[in-house]
Amino acid sequence: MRSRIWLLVGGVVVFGVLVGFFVTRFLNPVPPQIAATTTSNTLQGRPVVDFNLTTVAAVGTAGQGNGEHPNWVGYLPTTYLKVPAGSVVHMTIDQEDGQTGLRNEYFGLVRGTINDQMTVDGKVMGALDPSLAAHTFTIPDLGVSVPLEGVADNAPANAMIVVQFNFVVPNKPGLFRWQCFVPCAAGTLYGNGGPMQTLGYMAGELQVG
Ligand SMILES: [Cu+2]
Repeated sequence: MRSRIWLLVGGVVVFGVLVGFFVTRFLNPVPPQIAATTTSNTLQGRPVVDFNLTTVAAVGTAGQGNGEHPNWVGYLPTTYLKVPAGSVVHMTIDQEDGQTGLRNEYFGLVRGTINDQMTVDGKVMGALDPSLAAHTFTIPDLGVSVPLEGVADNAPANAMIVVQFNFVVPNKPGLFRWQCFVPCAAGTLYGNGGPMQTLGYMAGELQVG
């Protein structure tokens, strides 16, 4: 009788540990963030930090999610970004994916960056033909949105378009959701499933502070 009680207690403990593990690790994972690289530059009196991301049509097995979705579109190395409060983020995105086109043409505008500008392969631009977009880099709560030009279908393999822009982050710490607004998840309903709905691929978090 006594050993049965201990068996029951042991079973309850093991069950509790498994539930706890499920809740903390599976339902609320804490993926690795990448921190911006500090520089000695300043802009508008603020320190400049660098980020370099790459957008790819398929993240592969070395990408996010421990290789769970190698064929999903995504930003590499991750979409979990950390920057110091009050800094200017100098973002460089190596855009390797093809042209999908925007459903909402408004996102063809460059918004919320310094001078509402970006450079595309070194050329200063304030907007992009919406049909040429592969992705956007958009932080709604900061009013930042940049369309990323896709490489042409007939471009050579490994072609990429380098998009650069600067934006100011708040002086106070905070957590800001960001995402792509091109419905770029090929093979899902209206292009908005899978990687468009999953943090780490076409959506992420910018931690300020
Ligand atoms: Cu996208």
